[in-house]
Amino acid sequence: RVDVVTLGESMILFQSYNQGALQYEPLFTKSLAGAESNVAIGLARLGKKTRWVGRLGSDPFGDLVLTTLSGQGVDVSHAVRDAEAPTAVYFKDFKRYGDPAVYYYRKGSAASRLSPEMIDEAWLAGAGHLHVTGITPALGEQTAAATRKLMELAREKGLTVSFDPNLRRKLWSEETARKTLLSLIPLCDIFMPGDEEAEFLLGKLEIEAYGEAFLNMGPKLVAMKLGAEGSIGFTQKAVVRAEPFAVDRLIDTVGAGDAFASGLLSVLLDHRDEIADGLGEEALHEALRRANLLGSMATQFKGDWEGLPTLAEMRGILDGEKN
Ligand code: KDG
Repeated sequence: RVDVVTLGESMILFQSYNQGALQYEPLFTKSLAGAESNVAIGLARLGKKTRWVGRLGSDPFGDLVLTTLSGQGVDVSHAVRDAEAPTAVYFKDFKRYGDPAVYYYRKGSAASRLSPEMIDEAWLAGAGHLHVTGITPALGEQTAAATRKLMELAREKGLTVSFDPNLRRKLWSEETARKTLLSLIPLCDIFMPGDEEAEFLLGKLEIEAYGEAFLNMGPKLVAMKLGAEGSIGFTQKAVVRAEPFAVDRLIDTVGAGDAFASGLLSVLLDHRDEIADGLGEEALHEALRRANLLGSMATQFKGDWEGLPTLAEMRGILDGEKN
């Protein structure tokens, strides 16, 4: 049994050792990144069984992706190696203020060569849930078609599906991004945009109006990230706001959305049967609180996922909050 399957591009991330300027910094650390594998790791740490599927080069960086993920307890037995195209890399440039800048070296990567014919039913075997993001469709027309096909297949097979738009403006044009992301929303049960992504997709609306509009497109649950304001969730039965957790030392915002997705799904997966009819207030609030906690934790560590808690650590923090 597998709780969650994710599909996406995992890359090797280089960050300057001293968080200095990318141009001059001579020392770099090397680690794993990739929105979907971040979610797989986050959920594995919280005790869920996860499988990551993706394409990697037949190179040492591809080996590193696999050993890191399997070391974190993620099933990588369906990962595919490409003999001709490389594993992608990317660099983070830390800024004194605001989000780090990101520089991708991923055109022509093994993952970008994913096409619908490569989608394999076996990827979903034994699984209850599929999580995808808007990054895979941003890599090209074929990867977009492949994402769509896997979402459709998952639904046919009775899996629930979550979709994080993860808008990456560097990867595609505004017009294609908007059209493609909007077209994928009806194929998910759980949609988790940020407030800026909601505005990108639908224009400026009141927060509550976004919830209603996205629910009308088909998802049964919409969880919106509101940054420093926490988050808000919408179902047919409830609209719930959840307060943010304090961020004591802001280090790296990249990966916070994936951490949010991990926290959210870790609760929602225990309520899979209730999602279709509209999850109630209590479970929705618990999911959002966990999501907020994990999001805040991810920002306090260098790297996308290294700061994510185990189940015991997370319970300790949440219990401490109640006292
Ligand atoms: O959400 C974090 C991701 O942005 C990062 O891990 C790299 O997957 C990545 C991407 O495509 O930006």
